[in-house]
Amino acid sequence: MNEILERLALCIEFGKINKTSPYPPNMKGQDGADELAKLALNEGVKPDEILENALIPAMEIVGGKYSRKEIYVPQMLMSAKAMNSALAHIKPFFQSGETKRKGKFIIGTVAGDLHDIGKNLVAMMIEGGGWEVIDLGVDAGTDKFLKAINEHPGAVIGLSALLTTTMENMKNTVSAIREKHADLKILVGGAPVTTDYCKKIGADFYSPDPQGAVNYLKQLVS
Ligand code: B1M
Repeated sequence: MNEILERLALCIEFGKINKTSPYPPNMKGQDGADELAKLALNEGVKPDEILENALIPAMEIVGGKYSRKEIYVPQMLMSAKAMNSALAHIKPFFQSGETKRKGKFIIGTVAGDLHDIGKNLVAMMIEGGGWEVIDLGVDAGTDKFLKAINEHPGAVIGLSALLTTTMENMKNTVSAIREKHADLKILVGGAPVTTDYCKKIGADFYSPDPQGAVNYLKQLVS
């Protein structure tokens, strides 16, 4: 692999955002994801290659470590921040249509629920996996989901809930989406959600963590 991409992948894996970022201490003073993504583009590396050969594999490593509890939320957030700083250089190419995304993914935390840390991690990992993410934020009611679905036909839908009380709203939103868009794929997650609950409310897939969500989307387009 190109040496710049190898270094970029390490920055994502260990959460090195840019040169001035003090984290992680053993990479202090070195170029970060920001500088290296810019350098790779300047050296003529294609945005697709940066995504496919550095960002995605590095985020897969991060997701795997998180699933195995080898790292925790703070490290994952630093990796996600580093990834975002690299993505900022690549995004214009996706937006201009020069580089194709794998698909669209609409995600939101369900009505009445203000927890967004887990939802943001899932959104960032999926974006790092090459998907365009439409983030509806927190307290996203059924109408908000239906409006986004009309604006982005064919998108995969993701709902997050952290409260046992708002799981009921997850069920209502899934039912309303199913009524109008029987063919859409719906992914659910959040601490109180389970595979049984996913089946019960008629969603397609439950993932306990971001990497499972990325893998699910990956197999939808493979
Ligand atoms: Co709240 N809160 N909270 N809270 N809060 C919990 C969830 C709670 C378990 C704490 C407790 O009592 N032990 C409890 C829920 C109890 C229950 O329902 N059974 C609770 C409560 C009760 C409340 C309030 C009602 C408290 C009050 O006001 N009396 C209130 C509700 C507000 C509301 O939403 N309407 C409230 C408020 C808050 C804060 C605003 C203070 C803050 C949220 C800040 C924010 O998100 N911006 C907060 C926090 C931080 C927590 C805890 C401490 C941490 C949640 C978190 O971010 N975890 C939480 C206790 C705990 O979990 N230890 C708690 C880290 C995050 C990475 O994990 O979100 O599970 P998580 O996401 C995971 C997976 O679930 C999965 O991937 C993520 C990464 O692994 N995942 C998905 C998540 N969404 C997914 C979607 C997918 C796939 C996977 O596909 C679409």
